[in-house]
Amino acid sequence: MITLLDYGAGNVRSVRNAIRKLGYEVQDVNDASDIISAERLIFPGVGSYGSVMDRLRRDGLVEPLIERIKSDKPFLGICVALQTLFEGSEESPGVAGLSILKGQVKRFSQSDLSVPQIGWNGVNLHKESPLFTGYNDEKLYFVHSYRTTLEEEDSDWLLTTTNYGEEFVSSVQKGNVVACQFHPEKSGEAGLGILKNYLQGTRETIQISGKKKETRIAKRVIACLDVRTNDNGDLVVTKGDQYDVRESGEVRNLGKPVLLAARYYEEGADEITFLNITGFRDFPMEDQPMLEVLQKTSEQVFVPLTIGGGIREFTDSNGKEYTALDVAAEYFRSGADKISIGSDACYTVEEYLKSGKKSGKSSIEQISYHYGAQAVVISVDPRRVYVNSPEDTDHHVIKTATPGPAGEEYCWYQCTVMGGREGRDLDAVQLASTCEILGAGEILLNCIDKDGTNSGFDMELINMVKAAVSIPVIASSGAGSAAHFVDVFNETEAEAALAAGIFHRREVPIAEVKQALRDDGVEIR
Ligand code: 1PR
Repeated sequence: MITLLDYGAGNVRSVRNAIRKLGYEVQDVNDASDIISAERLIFPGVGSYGSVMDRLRRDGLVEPLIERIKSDKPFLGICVALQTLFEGSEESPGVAGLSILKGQVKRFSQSDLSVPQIGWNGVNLHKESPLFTGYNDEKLYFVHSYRTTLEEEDSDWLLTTTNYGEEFVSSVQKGNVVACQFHPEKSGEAGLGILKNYLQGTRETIQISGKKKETRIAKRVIACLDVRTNDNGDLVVTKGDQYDVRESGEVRNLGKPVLLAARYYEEGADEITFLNITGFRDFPMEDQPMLEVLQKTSEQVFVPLTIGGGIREFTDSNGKEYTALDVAAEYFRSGADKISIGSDACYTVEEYLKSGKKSGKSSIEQISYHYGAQAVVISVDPRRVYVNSPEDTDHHVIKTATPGPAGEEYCWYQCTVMGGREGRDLDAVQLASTCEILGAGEILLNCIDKDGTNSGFDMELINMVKAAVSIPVIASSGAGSAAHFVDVFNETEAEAALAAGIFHRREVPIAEVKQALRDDGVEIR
């Protein structure tokens, strides 16, 4: 029996599912005495440092946690839970941590790297530990903007370090107390193996090699599932050509969402994204099938899940009001790690550009504040608008290598809402850079002109947007071969590349994409 400290923030479902998948039962901490009496305790850190510590304090759990850790009872802390072991964090100035370890948690400071660190990175083992037995050479999933280092007097806690611009502490262990910055429950088979080592109390340790190598974050390969209800009322994975998902009048049906997601997990996808493409007109809280898709997927898929579509405030037919935060909370509870905002991000940015100030009320700001920037992805749906010269528009313009139909040499990228149905007076650079200011943690950069064409990614668009933001960018739309992935990682600084059609139609397996990247020397998982 494993005891889980679920304080109601973010996606704890995945940890629960991972424990069950490994054959253990889970019970929740109901009061402070459970913290002390639990046989094995897991503390999955979700949310900002301040929000986690506030919850612990409000529920009277700070002292019991300190007592448990000091008495060396089995404890596993994940992500922010590792950070709470320290005295405080730059993320939430003035908020005291558990102060088991000396020092402050700091933000990544390297200017040339995207923050948050989102993705799969390695670990260097500094002492023998049963936790990593069988898995010390594997890449694990990290998602964080703040990192820890140890003071000299706590150096006996050091278990692993990882490099992301700088070297930081990716796990600590002393006796039965372990905490890691990566998410074992989101790190595929390797993560499940590490979790199993903790749950079963593995004793066998591995020899550590004296040589430490700098770890490198991997480029991510993401499978995307556009989901909607077809004319028969079935929820299907569909796929558009330049966003048109109908063929001979019918919505294309490329399979069942949960089955397809499970297949991509098995085939090695680093992440799965679901886009509820009619979310702009259906309301997700009433769209139970979509929530069910997430719940079922998270029982069998142990890599990060993103969900988009319909994240905005809404009043239902009974006059009940929901905030965008309510909608996102439902998605997180159902198993999502990140939510993606499309149309509502455009409206928010238009407001911001008009008023010149943050409202504090937008979906981006609210979800980022409560769940952290890393949980907020902005899905951009731009379309090329050709012009003869930069003076012909106020928007961010590039000179393009693929001129327009009338030989126009310049273009800008117009943002659209409602799945490309309506163009706005807003360009992709304005949208992405403003969303970063408002608290978004990642950009999912689609391209309507390229979608479904199999002609390769739009490098000009990706380079233009990537240069304007310091958060990770996912290149999307147009992948037609493994070579296109190699190209996008060679010709742009995108952190991840996403495809849909070629995976759904089994034209190019994920393994082939990974092999091509490996052969080209691109770091992958
Ligand atoms: O506006 O917040 O409700 O979100 C709606 C979401 O649904 C947005 O993220 C938007 O991108 C998406 N969406 C809406 N309509 C469509 C459509 O196709 N008709 N899909 C749509 C967008 C684009 C990609 C696609 C890549 C890769 N899909 O996600 O998967 O282009 O495709 P490819 O590899 O086959 O070229 P809101």
